[in-house]
Amino acid sequence: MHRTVLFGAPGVGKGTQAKLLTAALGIPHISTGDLLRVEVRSGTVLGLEAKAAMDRGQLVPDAVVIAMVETMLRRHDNGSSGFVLDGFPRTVAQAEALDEMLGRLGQRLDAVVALEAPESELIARIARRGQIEGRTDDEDVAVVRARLGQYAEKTRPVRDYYEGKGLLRVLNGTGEIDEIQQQIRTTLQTAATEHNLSA
Ligand code: B4P
Repeated sequence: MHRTVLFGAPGVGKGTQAKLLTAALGIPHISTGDLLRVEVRSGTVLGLEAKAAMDRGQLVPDAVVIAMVETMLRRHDNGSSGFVLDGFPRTVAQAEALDEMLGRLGQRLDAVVALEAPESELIARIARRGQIEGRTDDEDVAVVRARLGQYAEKTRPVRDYYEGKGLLRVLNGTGEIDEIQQQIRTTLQTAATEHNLSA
């Protein structure tokens, strides 16, 4: 069973690694960024509200993303062998809500893998993606700086939350994508073994 959170700053490689991991393990990839972009493209009321926040580099309100994640967890609560959460939780309130949701489903997290990279690398990666994919929140340097500011202020405390629960595993997010992927899988194997030993 792999119930994993991939955690880290904007541009650190959460989305990149989550796609590889979920394809290899055959489990759902739940990305709040991707879910919000679908709402934006569909022009829903939720999408319009989300777009206003995303275009300014702000976080979307907790209640909106918590409801989206709960829907996805319930949809995949069919005895499948876990999930990877990418971009959620991004606030301590979201982390607490996740614990409650999983508790209601009789589940708990197995590991939180935090990827780290220097800020200069994050800014360079996001700028590259902005040129390639034309994501509006990647194109404007002021918006990228706002996202990094939100991470430092609101998201980084989530790391302490999980460290306190003994779930946090910190990995270097710089280097070859495949090597980082291998390290994530090794880390999850180790976490699963420790988990079984302590159960
Ligand atoms: P996200 O879609 O989650 O965007 P992100 O944090 O910038 O990271 P992402 O996963 O896309 O990038 P990755 O690191 O994979 O969020 C977008 C916005 O949605 C947020 O700003 C917020 O407004 C809103 N939102 C989402 N979740 C929310 C929540 N829970 N609460 C409130 N609001 C929420 O990769 C970046 C680039 O680096 C890629 O182009 C990749 O190719 C490249 N890359 C990856 N690994 C690399 C490596 N090892 N070497 C070189 N390049 C690499």
